[in-house]
Amino acid sequence: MYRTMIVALILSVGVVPALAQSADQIQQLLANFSQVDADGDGALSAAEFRNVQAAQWPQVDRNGDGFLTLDDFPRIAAGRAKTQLAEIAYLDADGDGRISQSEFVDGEPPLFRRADSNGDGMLTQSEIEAAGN
Ligand SMILES: [Ca+2]
Ligand SMILES: [Ca+2]
Ligand SMILES: [Ca+2]
Repeated sequence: MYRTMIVALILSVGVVPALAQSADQIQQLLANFSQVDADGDGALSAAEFRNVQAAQWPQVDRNGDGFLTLDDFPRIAAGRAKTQLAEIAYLDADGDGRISQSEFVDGEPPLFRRADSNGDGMLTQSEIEAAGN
């Protein structure tokens, strides 16, 4: 059931769900915080967030070729897509210029880079809220 709720969360996000950075996406993550926080300790670990990343993948890899590249963004959003891809270029672990499913799911979630303000590898609700402001 948790997975269904997470998928519902993901399906309702916008053009570039990979980054979960827009205010709307952060609000939705907060609304589903208790589902994502599988062990109930009040903070999201990268491992807990991996389920979100995995659930997002089919939406991220829009053309279904197994890689996240510029081709997965609507042409009209190419400018914004380039900026966002540059922000997550660190996920390209093998340096082939594209982000594979495993690179996306196993890499450091982009939201952690942005929101983990004390750098402990866990996201609290307040850190996520701060990232949405
Ligand atoms: Ca947790
Ligand atoms: Ca693709
Ligand atoms: Ca790669």
